[in-house]
Amino acid sequence: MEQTLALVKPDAFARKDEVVLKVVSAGFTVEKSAELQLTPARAAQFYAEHAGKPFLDDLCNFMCSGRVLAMVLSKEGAIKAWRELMGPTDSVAARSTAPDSMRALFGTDKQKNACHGSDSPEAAAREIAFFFPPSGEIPDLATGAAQAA
Ligand code: RTP
Ligand code: MG
Repeated sequence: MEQTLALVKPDAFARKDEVVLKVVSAGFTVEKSAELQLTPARAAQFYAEHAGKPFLDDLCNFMCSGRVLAMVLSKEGAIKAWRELMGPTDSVAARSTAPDSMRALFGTDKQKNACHGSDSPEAAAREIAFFFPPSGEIPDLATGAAQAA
C-alpha cells in the first residue's frame, strides 16, 4: 500500500482533529502520527528543495511558529489522493476551485495553507524518514561509549 507524509501546518494545528476526521473519511489509514515543533534549521532542511526561493525564509518562520501534526498516511495511490484532498496551494484559489479541500476549509492564503503532502514516491520516502526515522538510524550511545573505552 502506498504511503505519503502529511503535515497539518501550524495555522491549522488547532483544527487537527477535523483534518484527521476528513482523512479517515476519505479512506486513508493513519499509520503513524506525531505532534512536534520544528526548529528553523530543521524546517530549512525539510524544505531544501526550495533553497534560493524568495518565500523560503517566510515559509520556515511560519512552519516554526507552532506545533505541526506529522502523519504517515496509507491508501492505494496515497500520494496523489492526499494532494487532491489538500487542494491547490493557495487557499484563496482553493475556496473557488476545490471548496471541500483541506486548504479551502482550513487554510488562509498561499503560505498559510493548512497542510503539506509529499509530491512523489521519492519525496514521500525522504519525508517519512525525516519525521519518523528508522530505529537503526538512532545513534546507539551505549555502543559508542564501549567503542571509545
Ligand atoms: P506543499 O509542498 O506544502 O504540499 O505545497 P505545494 O507543493 O502545493 O507548494 P510548494 O510550491 O511546494 O511550496 C511549499 C510551501 O511554501 C509555501 N509557499 N509560499 N509565498 C509564496 O509565494 C509561497 N508559495 C508557496 C506554501 O506554504 C507551500 O505549501
Ligand atoms: Mg511542494
